[in-house]
Amino acid sequence: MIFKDPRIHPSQITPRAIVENRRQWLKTIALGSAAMGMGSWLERDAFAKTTAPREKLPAKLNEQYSTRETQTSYEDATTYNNFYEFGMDKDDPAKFADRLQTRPWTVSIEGMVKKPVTLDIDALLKLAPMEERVYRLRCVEGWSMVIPWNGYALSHLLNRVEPLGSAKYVEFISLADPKQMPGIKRPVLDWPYREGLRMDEAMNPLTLLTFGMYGELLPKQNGAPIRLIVPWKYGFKSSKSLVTIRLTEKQPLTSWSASAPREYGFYSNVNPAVSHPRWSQATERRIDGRGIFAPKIKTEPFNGYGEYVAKLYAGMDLRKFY
Ligand SMILES: Nc1nc2c(c(=O)[nH]1)N[C@H]1C(S)=C(S)[C@@H](COP(=O)(O)O)O[C@H]1N2
Ligand SMILES: [Mo]
Repeated sequence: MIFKDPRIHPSQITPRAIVENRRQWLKTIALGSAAMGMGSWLERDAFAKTTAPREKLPAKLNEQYSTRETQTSYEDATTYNNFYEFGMDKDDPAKFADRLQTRPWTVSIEGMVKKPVTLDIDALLKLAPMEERVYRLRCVEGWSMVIPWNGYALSHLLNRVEPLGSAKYVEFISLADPKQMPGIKRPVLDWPYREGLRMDEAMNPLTLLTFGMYGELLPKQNGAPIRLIVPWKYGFKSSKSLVTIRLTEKQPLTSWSASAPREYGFYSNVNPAVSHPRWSQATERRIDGRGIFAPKIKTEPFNGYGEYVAKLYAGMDLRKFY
């Protein structure tokens, strides 16, 4: 429920007003990022939903890594999405992702490792204790959410395949199946969606191999059955619906860098001091239920996770390595 403005008594709110307010809020967000050139996502259907059944995923809260900030509602987190394989509008993933077949599902972990393996999703779910981590995730478009994610540190999986000393990077490849993903027909990105991290970033305990959110298995529009969450980087580094994890010697070419190298670098650490070439990254709108009254808040370096990750970039010029 997005409308929670305390200045307005609930009796004043008709369902219609709620819908209008919701549309206004989404327009406000959209206008803030109008420079993205995505006019079409102004007209988001407020009630888009998938019909997929919801399944519990028990997890233990990790207090150290969890923020206590107000959480984004389940409804907003599952209807306002970026998942271009299903279309470019914010409501397309919620509308079309039920076509995605998330079982059976395997992930291949390969490349510069001693023990390459292809693991079934059920084996992956059991590989390490499931944690809940309430993370901020900030999109490069200028909005952010606070979501309780369920997963475990990616390092558990990487250690299991025994990386070779020559492995310097990890490449993450998402499913690209035009039969299940209508957005693939459009050449908006170079499919499959490819992302990457430096080995030490991938091994950092904050990097979460993610299977669920809000105590349930991931909804398809949020990247079921397995995705990455890298909370100190812009949201596009948090790849959805992964099928391959490949350790490499050379820095992998990412889909976003390939499409617009000046706009999206390999590192993409959240950095209020470095503007995107077409808009500032100094502030963001938090999607936390305050609707159009949500003030812009200041964006923190490394999205507020500097105490855990700033050391990874000691001595690097983060303007050059954006
Ligand atoms: N495969 C894939 N992963 C993706 C994307 C995508 O289009 N395809 N979009 C990214 C972007 S831009 C963001 S902001 C986050 C959004 O995650 P959410 O919809 O779960 O909030 O997913 C990221 N992961
Ligand atoms: Mo994003």
